[in-house]
Amino acid sequence: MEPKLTWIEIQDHIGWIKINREKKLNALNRDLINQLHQGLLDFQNDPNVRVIILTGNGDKAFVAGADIAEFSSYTPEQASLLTREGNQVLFDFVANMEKPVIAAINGYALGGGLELAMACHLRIAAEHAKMGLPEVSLGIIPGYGGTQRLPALVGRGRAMEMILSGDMIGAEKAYQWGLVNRVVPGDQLLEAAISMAERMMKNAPQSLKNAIKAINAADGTPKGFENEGILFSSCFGTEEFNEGITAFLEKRKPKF
Ligand code: DAK
Repeated sequence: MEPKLTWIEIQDHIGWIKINREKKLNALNRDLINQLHQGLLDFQNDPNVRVIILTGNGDKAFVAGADIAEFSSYTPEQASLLTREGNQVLFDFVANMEKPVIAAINGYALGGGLELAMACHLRIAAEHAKMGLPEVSLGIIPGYGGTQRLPALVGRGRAMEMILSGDMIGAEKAYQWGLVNRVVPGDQLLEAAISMAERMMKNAPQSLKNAIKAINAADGTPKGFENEGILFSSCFGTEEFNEGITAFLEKRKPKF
């Protein structure tokens, strides 16, 4: 395994993961995917971590895609196995994390890099960031959830345009289209991510976990509503529920 492709630290209940492969524009190879998985898993299990911020080292790239040199020789069988594995250990794993994961997009987020950002629960982009799914220019299509998550965020028409053209869009358009939650000047990106994390950290952790689960299951069918009902009811009678309600009635801030 290549050493230290990620920089991991906990500060004030925020779990930081910085992708540290700057010379290759933080392109995702298998070692990096596995190291990201391990970092996320550790944060999932650490009660001291309340929110996670994922970003890339440097100001050029969040992640410029899957490592093209690495996947260039895959057969259809290998690709099928690796797409399942990649989704399991990283892309779906991020989406199903029980704590909010914020992508701080510090530059290019392309291909697998944009798919990773889209798997996160929230996205903040630096003004200079560029996003796109250029897979069709390489003779493939997005393989880590891009054809599913992009239309859910921006709508089918815009997703078709982005995926079929393979063109990049800038941060401002990404914001207008709903692909990112905020755009800020590059030197304020991490600060903005911290302040978004703080707005979530004041809330009940179990509620955040159940809300993420319910939103992830939203498919507009009765099943989604039924699922919300189950997760909603399971909040009642918990310690956090008692604290939240009592604090309101006592006119004080809750302590979760
Ligand atoms: N993979 C590997 N190396 C990359 C890379 C990538 N995606 N992106 C950049 N690099 C490397 C460059 O090769 C270069 O390395 P050296 O030559 O210095 O050794 C270094 O990073 C700096 O890049 P550039 O010299 O190109 O920098 P520029 O400023 O000129 O250009 C750029 C920046 C972002 C426009 C350009 O680097 C670029 O077009 N990069 C490629 C973008 C891209 O097409 N990304 C891949 C999208 S396809 C799969 C599942 C999913 C996927 C694949 C397989 N399976 C499960 C099998 C996903 C595929 C994708 O993500």
